[in-house]
Amino acid sequence: MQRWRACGVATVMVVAFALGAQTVAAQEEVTVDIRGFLYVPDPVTVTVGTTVTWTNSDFVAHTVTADDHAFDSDLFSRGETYSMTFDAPGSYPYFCIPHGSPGSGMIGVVEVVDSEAEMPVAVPQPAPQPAPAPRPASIPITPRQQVSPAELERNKQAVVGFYTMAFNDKKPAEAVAQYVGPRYTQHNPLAADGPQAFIDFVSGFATAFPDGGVDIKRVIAEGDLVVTHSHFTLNPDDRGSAVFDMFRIENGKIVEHWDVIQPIPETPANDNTMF
Ligand SMILES: [Cu+2]
Repeated sequence: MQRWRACGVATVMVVAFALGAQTVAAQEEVTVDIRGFLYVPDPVTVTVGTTVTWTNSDFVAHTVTADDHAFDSDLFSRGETYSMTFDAPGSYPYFCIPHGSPGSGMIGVVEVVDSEAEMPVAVPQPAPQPAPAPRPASIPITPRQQVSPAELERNKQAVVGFYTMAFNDKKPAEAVAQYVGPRYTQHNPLAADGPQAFIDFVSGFATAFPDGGVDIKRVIAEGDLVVTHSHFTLNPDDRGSAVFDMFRIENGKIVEHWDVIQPIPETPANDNTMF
């Protein structure tokens, strides 16, 4: 039975491609990514019998919980997945317990239809073809503003105070009030822009990982920039991640952030640690 069904789907897909038809072939598996406190894509429309698999790509744990609690993943962490097979047509709204509630906050919906004919038509978008940027002849070294040693030291203390209060003392709102300026320009592609998004993100982190935190190993400052090299862990047993954060300081307040995050592997190729 299963074999025949699989063959039928394969045939449909081949025919669809051969005719150049813009129909969406029936899929037996659909994936949804969870990143930046969003379910991507959303909504998803699938046919009856489809298994939807959610993968958590965020630094914090999330849930996939039906509004009526007909299904519930429980908290699952970065890199983990949750799957649910939808056997009846209908609309299945869901939310994340720490970061949403039915209809608001972090929410999504799975629409389950009887047949492919009811699937929304996918219109292929032509891929944009940006002109390749000319490679610079030399590495641009922007002269940064002259800052006194005392001010560099104050900037470093502000950054260390900010991250320690937010991630270790679990007081992100207080940390933002004390250390962040009128804006917080965010360059981490998984995080939304602005001070409130930072507060929401760290609040979620603190709820999901009460024993998680940051151990700042070294701090470098030049001009209006401060860079930290840190060990982030989710709990005492977590190997954690090695993180470079860079902040820009304006009038003594943090106004901009970049970061690079590398999970610490189980079997490193050297014994030097990542710090
Ligand atoms: Cu969540």
